[in-house]
Amino acid sequence: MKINSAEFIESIYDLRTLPKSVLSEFVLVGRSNVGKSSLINVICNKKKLAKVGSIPGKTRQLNYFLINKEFYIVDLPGYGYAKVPEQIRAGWRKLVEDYISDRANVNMVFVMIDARHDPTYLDELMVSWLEYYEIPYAIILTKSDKISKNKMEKQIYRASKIVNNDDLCKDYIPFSIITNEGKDEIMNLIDSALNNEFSNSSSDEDSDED
Ligand SMILES: Nc1nc2c(ncn2[C@@H]2O[C@H](COP(=O)(O)OP(=O)(O)O)[C@@H](O)[C@H]2O)c(=O)[nH]1
Ligand SMILES: [Mg+2]
Repeated sequence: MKINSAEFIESIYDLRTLPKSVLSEFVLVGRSNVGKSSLINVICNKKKLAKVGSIPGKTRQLNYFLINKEFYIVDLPGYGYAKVPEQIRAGWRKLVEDYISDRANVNMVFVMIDARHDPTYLDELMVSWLEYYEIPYAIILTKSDKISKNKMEKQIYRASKIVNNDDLCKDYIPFSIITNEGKDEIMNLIDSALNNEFSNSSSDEDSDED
């Protein structure tokens, strides 16, 4: 897939004001600082489309980016750090779970995990929500330039431990904004998802309902 246009559309603070479009949404989730904004800029070939390195845990909005006038990339608020007060964390949970569970436009979620670290409880919680609501997702292991191939193998294995439904987890993709590793894989995944290649999955038991 070639990116012909990429533009920031809006920030959403209240789910009642989500865009009324029917376009597919590809959603980025992960803790603050994992590299969500950086991934958007690399995918879109624009250095400053998304703000990199904003104050961790302070982003409370969903940011909408329109790509090729065909689909959205949605940057969800980061999980924040442990020191974030429980009240704010509860607000984050409600916002993210409400969005994930209600938004029919969500095509696929990219669960982003810093490859240097093991998945956290919040990554695990995120994956369990996605599986509960049967939303396809992929795990992106970010900052792959900072670790060896060997260590990456181990981290992919560790990430696979939080996955319970292999049909929903479409891929594990090491990614780096320095080497561009993983960029093509992510684009191909988006392409496949837009072409509905995942809609008739192997479990076709309820596809003949009438
Ligand atoms: N070495 C390296 N640094 C990265 C990579 N991706 C992001 N970073 C850095 O990590 C920091 C946080 O990135 P950002 O995109 O703002 O994370 P966000 O909070 O998830 O949106 C920034 O200083 C980035 O330059 C990567 O692939 N490799
Ligand atoms: Mg960001």
